[in-house]
Amino acid sequence: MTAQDAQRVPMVQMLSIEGEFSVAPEFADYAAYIDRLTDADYLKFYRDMAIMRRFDAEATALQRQGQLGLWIPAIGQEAAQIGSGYGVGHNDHIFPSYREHGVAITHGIDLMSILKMLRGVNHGGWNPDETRFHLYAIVLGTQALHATGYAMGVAFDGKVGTGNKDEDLAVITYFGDGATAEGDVSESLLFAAINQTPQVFFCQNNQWAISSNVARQTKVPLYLRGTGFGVPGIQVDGNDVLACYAVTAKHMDDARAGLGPTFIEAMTYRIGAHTTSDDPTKYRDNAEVEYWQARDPLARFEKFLRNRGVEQAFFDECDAHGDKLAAEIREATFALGNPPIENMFQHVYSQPHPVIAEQYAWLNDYEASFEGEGN
Ligand SMILES: Cc1ncc(C[n+]2csc(CCOP(=O)(O)OP(=O)(O)O)c2C)c(N)n1
Ligand SMILES: [Mg+2]
Repeated sequence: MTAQDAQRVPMVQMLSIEGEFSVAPEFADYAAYIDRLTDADYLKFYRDMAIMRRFDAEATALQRQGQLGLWIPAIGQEAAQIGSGYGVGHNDHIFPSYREHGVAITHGIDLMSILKMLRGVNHGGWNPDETRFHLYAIVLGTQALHATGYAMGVAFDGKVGTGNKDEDLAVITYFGDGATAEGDVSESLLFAAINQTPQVFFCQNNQWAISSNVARQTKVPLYLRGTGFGVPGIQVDGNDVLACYAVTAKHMDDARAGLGPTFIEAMTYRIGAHTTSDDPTKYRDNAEVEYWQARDPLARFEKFLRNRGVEQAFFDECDAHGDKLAAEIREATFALGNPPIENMFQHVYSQPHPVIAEQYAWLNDYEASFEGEGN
């Protein structure tokens, strides 16, 4: 056994690949969160994972038909996102990266606003003050700094550990395995530890940062990344929706109660491409994809539900619901048309900016040069 192996604790897992439920005794604190779930919660988890997957497939098709500039698939990460999303409390704030469509679903974000962003017709479009789900961050790791800053503010405002359920709040930030190699994430961990912020760092280790394997980002398991800064970590099976829910809910509760930050590493896999601009067959083996397909989060939870007596009619209803949503977003996307070009330049800065004004003028002239050519 290497020193590195010796540091490992078992990963929190509750559902086997066959959908059988069991929890190791050392994880009893997490199991207590599952005891509180109702049958309706279980069905909600499955329904939202199915919606997330259907939404993803439709958005990919829309991009291929030229309706979106880009799509960022999250197939395979449904359990990590729906489970953790439902572990977030009613006052808490979420700082996502750019792949958290499932977390968005758990917080009622209008899915069209995500599609509009990827069509380039808005900069996000939802209001973080109302949804507590902040805008997507494309610059890797920046959202960890925003989250830590926000969490420090929460602590300065005294909204931690008072026991007032309508006042206390915690913050969660999402990022990938690759983003852990950014200085911003390390700086966030240090500030979080020093200030004992009410915060969870949720790392979806989907094994790849575009074409760089996780082995190129770290020599230690990522859940240990925070320990040197003073942020304890835990690893969870990211394809197990119940484990992701329980671990997130417990550490968000702890953070809200004033027990400080935690780093959660969710072990999962990006089944699809990094984005629709990427071809993963160039850098990874099919055998690896097949290994993870056998650990599919939806198939696993479906087995669990069927073992509990959930009938086919429920799964048919989920399929029908997904198809209806897909048809609606397809129609709405085609109806978007092209916005006025000035939209692209608005909201970049809060005040007029000479470089933006220059770019806008250039584009206007360029577009005008086509006039009369039948375009
Ligand atoms: C600061 C910065 N550097 C590089 C990029 C380009 N980039 C976009 S996504 C990505 C890989 C990120 O991988 P990971 O953090 O594992 O997240 P995942 O995409 O797998 O969800 C890179 C390098 C960027 N967006 N921001
Ligand atoms: Mg990754």
